Order: sequence, then C-alpha cells, then structure tokens
Amino acid sequence: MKKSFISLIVLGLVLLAIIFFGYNLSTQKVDDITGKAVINKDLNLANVMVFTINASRFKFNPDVIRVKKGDTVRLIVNNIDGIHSIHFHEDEGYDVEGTDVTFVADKAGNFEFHCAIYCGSGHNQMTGTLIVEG
Ligand SMILES: [Cu+2]
Repeated sequence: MKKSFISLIVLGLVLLAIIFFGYNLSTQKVDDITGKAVINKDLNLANVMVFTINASRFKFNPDVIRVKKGDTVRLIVNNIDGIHSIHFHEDEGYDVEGTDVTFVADKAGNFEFHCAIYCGSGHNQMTGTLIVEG
C-alpha cells in the first residue's frame, strides 16, 4: 500500500516535469539559430529549411529554392559582389523582404523574388524563384 502511494507521487512528479518542460519549449520565442526574438511565434523552429543565397552583380546563386508547403524557410543573402537583398512582392503570395528572412511557406506555387536594392544596370534581371511544392 505504502509502496504504491510512493510510486504514485513519483509518477505525478515525472508528469509535472514533462508538462513544465514541454510548456517551456512550446512558448520559446527566440530563434535557436540567430538568438534573435522571433515575432511570428507560429514558426516551427525545430524544422527550419535554411538556404544561403550568394548574391553578386547580377545574379542569385542558387536562383531556384525548392521547399514543401508548410516548411519554415530561412533565406540568408550572402553578398559577394555589391549589396543586395531579396524581396517577394506581396501580390505574388509572400510579403517578405530582407537579407535574413524566416517565414512559413504556406502557399504552394512558384514565386519570383527580386533584388530589393538597386545595384546597377542588371538589377532588374536579378531574380530567383521559390518553388513551394503542395
Ligand atoms: Cu542587386
């Protein structure tokens, strides 16, 4: 009788610990890669698809990024030659701009991104495509 009472208390403590640590993990709002605060707390940080895009006059490499719908995507622009940034037009499905952006690819399709910073004569040809497979 006494033994089963003690095991019940131990089981209760273990359950409390699991709930406590689980709660802490689910409410964490800091990007585990950059250490920066994450504004969109719905981002699934445990499974981030990270791509480094080398940017030079006047191309992105790679210029095709392929992910699956629902993936959390992080795009990091690595400027090799000149200063560039990426931009998706809002009316193309994603409202994203910057040199280090993280977002959920929640819409399937092909989405063109552009260089967001005027960088010379070939600026307008500086594009890439995000392919989100549904
Ligand atoms: Cu550019």
